[in-house]
Amino acid sequence: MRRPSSARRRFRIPTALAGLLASSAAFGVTVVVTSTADVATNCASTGQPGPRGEGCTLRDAILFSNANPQPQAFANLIQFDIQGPAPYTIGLGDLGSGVPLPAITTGTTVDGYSQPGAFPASCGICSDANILIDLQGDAAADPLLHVTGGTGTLIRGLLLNGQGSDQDPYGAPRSIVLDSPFNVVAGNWIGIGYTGNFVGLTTLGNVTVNSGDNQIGGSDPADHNLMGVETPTAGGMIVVAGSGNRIQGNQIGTNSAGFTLDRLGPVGGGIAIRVTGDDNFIGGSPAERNQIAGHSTGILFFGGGAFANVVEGNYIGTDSHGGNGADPNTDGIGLQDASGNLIGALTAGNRIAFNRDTGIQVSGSSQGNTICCNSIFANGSNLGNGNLGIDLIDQGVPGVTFNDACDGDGGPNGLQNFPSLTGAATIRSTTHIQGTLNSTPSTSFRIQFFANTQCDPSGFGQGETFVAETFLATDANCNLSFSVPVFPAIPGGQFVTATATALSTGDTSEFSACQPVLVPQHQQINGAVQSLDPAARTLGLSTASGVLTIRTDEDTKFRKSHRNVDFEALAVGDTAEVKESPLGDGSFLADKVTVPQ
Ligand SMILES: [Ca+2]
Ligand SMILES: [Ca+2]
Repeated sequence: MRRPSSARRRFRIPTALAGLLASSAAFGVTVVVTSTADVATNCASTGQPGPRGEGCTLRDAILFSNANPQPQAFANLIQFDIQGPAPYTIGLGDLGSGVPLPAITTGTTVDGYSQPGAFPASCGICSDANILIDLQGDAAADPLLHVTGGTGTLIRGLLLNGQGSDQDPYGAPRSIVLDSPFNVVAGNWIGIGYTGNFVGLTTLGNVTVNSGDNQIGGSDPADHNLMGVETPTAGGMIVVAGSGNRIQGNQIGTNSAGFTLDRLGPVGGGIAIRVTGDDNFIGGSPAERNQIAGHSTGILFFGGGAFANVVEGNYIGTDSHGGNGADPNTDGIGLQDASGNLIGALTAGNRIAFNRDTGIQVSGSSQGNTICCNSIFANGSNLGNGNLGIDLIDQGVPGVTFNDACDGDGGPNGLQNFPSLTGAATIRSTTHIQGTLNSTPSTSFRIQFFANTQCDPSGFGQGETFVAETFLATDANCNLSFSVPVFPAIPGGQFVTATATALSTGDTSEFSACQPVLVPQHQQINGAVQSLDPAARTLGLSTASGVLTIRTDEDTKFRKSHRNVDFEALAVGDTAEVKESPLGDGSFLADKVTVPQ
């Protein structure tokens, strides 16, 4: 079953938060947290410190904001001005009052960057924020911050950490749970140590999004969240059960510099982003890219409710520079019983590289997941696991799922057949890729081509650099063939691979086998023109070694009776001298076709 690809939601949360604080300060109430204690004082009802110098606590601030509900998003303002040596740790749960903080029930801005000395990040591919307000709690504090009402709350500039225990290493509280829509979680450090370079039993956390239209992260470096590694009991570092959320610009599973994170003790690395909802948007432009490493699965779409989600422009398995400097994921992306999702876009492919097993795994009842335009390479260092760039898991068995005649088989993504490449030759400034696809009869396909510096050890490709695509339909006998020019040319010695996507279902195949790119030498063959196909600009040339297929293109020169002519001037029966280059599939590309008489 393929879900209809729904129109993209119009997101009502502003993607740029600049100016938002200034505007929100113009209305609502403001309370300044001056104490790290976790008690309620008179400040909860007055918004002011007590007469004998009792400070306002975060608990006070939330209660005071809730008591002054506002119709506007982000309207009430909770700021921080705590004295003494930094960082300022607010102990919650059994480290504080023993009970969780009250839920936030009205549009509030919780601004950790208001603490003197704190500032947000300005580095796009790392996190150089200085965060001084640390919410630290244990299981009794779950969740550390809970938003249940209002027209939008903004949480920024906080370090949120939970404590597990040796008895239950993963029994830590969730950091933030969103149960109402239109919230923004931006510019926080979540589930990572104060210095931004380690995770351990006291630095666990996650964000759980049960509602819709929230934004986690953002395009501005100041809005990027830095996150450690997931605690398996939380289900994911970011759990998205709602619809229409944006997950953008987050750095997950690396240290603040964007490289390998130190793990202290039995700290796992389950799922970085787990999606069970629909119409969520993960990534986008380079500024909106999520960088995801260090987990068992980078992004997992799970279950029938996970449809029409879009994943664009992310780095999955790499360090924040896109290289091999992070602890990679086991699998990059998983689609399990999830249908109609889109992985990659023409101008915003994902880089899915260095993951230990599979780049993208499609399993269970998953159907109609389109995988397009990505850069998938160097996955599968765990040799012997049958690891591929894209793996449709047929009846639980990983590895290449071979094509069946006319593609009547079923399974994840319909076990869509992949193309068969028969030749790839770089001639002059263009690489010509020849091949065929056998699949569902009389059906339109999008065939994409990729250049690779290496062939996967399986012999079946990954897809390092997306270079071209073509749209063609199979005939009634299930076949189509193609000869596709790629400009600029792919250097000789590289390898070409391809995928096929059925336009009617959205199902994308695994990668084809690798085809080496040849750089052939010119030759000359003589013969008689036996047939002409003006539409394809090919001719059949009868020679001593049989009838050869001669292809021509816009660079081919034609001379007949000592005059320059066009293809159309050729005639069956002409005796021709053809200067050509072999394309590798038994056909030839002509530089020049000369008919002396
Ligand atoms: Ca397979
Ligand atoms: Ca098949």
